Amino acid sequence: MGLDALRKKIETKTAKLGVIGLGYVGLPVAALFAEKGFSVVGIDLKQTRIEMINAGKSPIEGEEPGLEELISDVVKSGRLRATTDYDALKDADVVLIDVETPVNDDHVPEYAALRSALKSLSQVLKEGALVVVESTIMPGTMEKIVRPLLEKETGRAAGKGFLLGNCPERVMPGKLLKNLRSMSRIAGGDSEATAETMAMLYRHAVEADVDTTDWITAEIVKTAENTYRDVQIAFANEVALICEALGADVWAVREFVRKSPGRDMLFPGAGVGGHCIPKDPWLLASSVADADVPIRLIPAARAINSGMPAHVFRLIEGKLGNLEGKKVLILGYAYLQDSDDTRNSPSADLEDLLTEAGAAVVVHDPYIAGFDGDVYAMADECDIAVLMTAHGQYKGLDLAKMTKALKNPVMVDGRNLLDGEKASAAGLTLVRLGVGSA
Ligand code: SAJ
Repeated sequence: MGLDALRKKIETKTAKLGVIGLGYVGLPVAALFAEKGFSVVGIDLKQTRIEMINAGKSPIEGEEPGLEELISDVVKSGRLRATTDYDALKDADVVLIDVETPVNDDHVPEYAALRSALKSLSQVLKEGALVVVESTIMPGTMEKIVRPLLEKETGRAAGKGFLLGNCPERVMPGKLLKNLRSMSRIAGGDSEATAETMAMLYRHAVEADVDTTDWITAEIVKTAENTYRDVQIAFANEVALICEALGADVWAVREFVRKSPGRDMLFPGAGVGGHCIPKDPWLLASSVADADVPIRLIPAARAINSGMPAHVFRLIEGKLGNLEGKKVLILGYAYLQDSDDTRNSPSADLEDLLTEAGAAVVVHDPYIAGFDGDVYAMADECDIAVLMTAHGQYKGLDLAKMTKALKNPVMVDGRNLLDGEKASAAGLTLVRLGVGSA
């Protein structure tokens, strides 16, 4: 199939699409292109996930507005179907790859799922088809891993026997469909012509800019935008530690700093969790591991942010002394407010530290089954409560009831969520992260 024929199919939405990996990125992507009129085949290894999707159900956890209805509609219309069988991709004109790309404990990316998907795809990939990696990858992966593997396995050259590109996803749990529709995308192709062809496809589904470039740029942009956020959060956290030491209030400092143009200081907090921010800085830093580039800021920011649960632990120790035999209530286990997503949760890190110190830990989280009990009953006989996640529900906590339930009327606020005056009126001592005692 030549470039013009492919572009025509994309333009008229008669191109057959394949999506490999039907997780929290691939499934909304598949459903969105099906909604736009494309015929989409989704591939996943998990048969249970395939069965749910083909029954019009969403296997994605948590609240994802509009997703299950969309899946049901496009499955009913026959525009989306899921299977474990790669043979279903033999007619695909475009294949999007959305498999997991985790980093290991040494912060090195692991590409087993990506390599396996590419190998299986190579066995059926149609001549002239377009392959787009959407997963977040370390800069250099397209050139050093994806292209060579596809060329070897297909016996064809990228840009000739098939077209190849990288178009990083920008999803966020809780807003999967919204982000896919409303956030700009960057299409990095093996050539300008391929990048433009990719952009033609994404412009059917994306209401924002779709820019074209090369794939190294696309890989760097995605990892750099999340590294930027991690560094910004680390700065806010370091200022919080300084304010505590100097007896100042970082939340007041932050408001005044933001009055200076271009000083959009982010929020200090009890830690940085999730699937993107803790991982992507390491992908960016690892990309130059073999080069003579001194990487200092990125690891330092990671160390500050991943050290915040230990800082909260010290705030607790500062109030209770030896934690052996004490009981601590953690409020919030999800990494993000008003979400049930616990990936890389700072609360899990704090729980480990407390357990290691011999304390008993009780966890409350309104979004997580098993943790969503009566928070006041859970506070009973606890020596302290610690707010780790800024769930909106905690804004309405009855602080007088908390004071009554707790053995010691003390609460650590790791997210500046609670009202200091209301707390003191209720007889509750509030230890606020980033606020030093004069
Ligand atoms: N956090 C802070 N201080 C802040 C902001 C966040 O401590 O000022 C913490 C949060 O509590 C959380 C973690 O950092 O534990 C991550 O929060 P996040 O708001 O960055 O949410 P994520 O992890 O879902 O980030 C995603 C990213 N999007 C993509 O990778 C496509 C990020 O680039 C977006 O900025 C973010 O969503 C968003 O706000 O949309």
